[in-house]
Amino acid sequence: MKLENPSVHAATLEHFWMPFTANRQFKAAPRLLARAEGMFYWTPEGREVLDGTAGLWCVNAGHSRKPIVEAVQRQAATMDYAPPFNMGHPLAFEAATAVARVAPVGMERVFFTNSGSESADTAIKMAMAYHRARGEPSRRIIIGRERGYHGVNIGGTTVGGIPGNRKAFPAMMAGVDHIRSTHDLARNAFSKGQPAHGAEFADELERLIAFHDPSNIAAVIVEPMAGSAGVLIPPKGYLDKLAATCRKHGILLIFDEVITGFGRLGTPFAAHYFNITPDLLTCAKAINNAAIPMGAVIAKNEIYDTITNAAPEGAIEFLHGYTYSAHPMACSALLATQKLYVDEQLFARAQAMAPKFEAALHSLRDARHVIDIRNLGIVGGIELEPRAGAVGRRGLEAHIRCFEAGVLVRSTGDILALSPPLIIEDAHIERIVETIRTALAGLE
Ligand code: PXG
Repeated sequence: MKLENPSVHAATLEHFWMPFTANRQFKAAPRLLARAEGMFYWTPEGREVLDGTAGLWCVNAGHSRKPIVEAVQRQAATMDYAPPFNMGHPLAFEAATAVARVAPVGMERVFFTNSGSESADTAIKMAMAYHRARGEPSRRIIIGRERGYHGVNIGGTTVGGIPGNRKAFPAMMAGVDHIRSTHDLARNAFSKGQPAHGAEFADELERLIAFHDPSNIAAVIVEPMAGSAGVLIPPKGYLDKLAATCRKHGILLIFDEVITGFGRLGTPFAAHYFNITPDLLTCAKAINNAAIPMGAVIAKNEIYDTITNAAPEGAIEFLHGYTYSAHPMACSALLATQKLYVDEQLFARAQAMAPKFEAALHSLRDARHVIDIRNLGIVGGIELEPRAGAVGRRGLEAHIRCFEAGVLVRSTGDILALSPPLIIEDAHIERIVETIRTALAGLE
């Protein structure tokens, strides 16, 4: 056999099957990024692009930060890899301690994964393992929410609530149900912060619990603030109701904080922001400023203790883990990132900038096509009126126009999502907002 594939010639865009991308359209008119620093990207041609999305909700401390770069370089040269099963390396324990230090009180056990998707599926397995360890193995149903996003693995896809993401993969995991989403444009359009209406959407959980019977339900999983589906902010009182209902029926509450984790709302986690302690909390992305793939599930101590103590002495207690759980380079990036968050007080900075961000964003209320603006912490969503017969086109075109004008914003359907790095300054906010205003004015 010829070793080199004869049908593969010069470098081209064709070989990379791009994730969540309109491959044909993209490859016809690629948008490439080649370098990044602080608040900015640069294209291969050297054109500057202001990052309004922190990459993909993940580079909270800004790009290519020196302490993180140096920590990873040092670790790469010291020890590239160490096996995580029945073996350990010091950085893994230090990294877990660093995460526990910012986690809600009583949630101090940290399981490392490599992504938000893996964190979601890990949390689902933990919930089932916990009930089994407690002697209630029938508790296996997981309840998600419409428009929820929990990544792309089998558990996360099934509990997720974005119809397009599920359509081609029905019934992958048995025993899943969904409560309705909290989106309610008619009552809540242009709310600043948490909308006033919709706490009662949580009441549907009681109906589903009665329908399935509590003895069959393991957990409820929600994003405290839904990001991917277009920045859906929980109405006032809604999450408290969900949490109370879960507690009443012995059902675990899983917060998916892949986006809200590590300062996005001005607090370490949304759990702190909303003053609700879930049972399991999934995170990834900003855990190490996205420098190396990494995620984690943070568990209540009681969950770790219950699962661990149910196994015979000497036995592996939780039969789950990844080759790259607590990868040394990911841990080195984590430690440097968490130190940077503290040294630069970035969570407090996000809190301080949030009112300015809110005011600037809502100044787009009269911009062309805008039918809603919503915000929380350093997150913004701008919903556009869909073009008749072409849902999502206007959002995508706005994203492309902004990119061409030097600002990166995310579009999800006809909603523009903003989540800039927490080092953002006033002038950056102004540039993002004015670029969007101009882009929308020129859009059909
Ligand atoms: N949960 C949540 C809440 C997320 O936002 C994941 C899980 C999955 O993480 P990984 O690391 O496996 O991708 C995410 C990821 C968007 C967008 O358009 C957001 C994500 C992924 C892709 C697109 O906002 N978040």
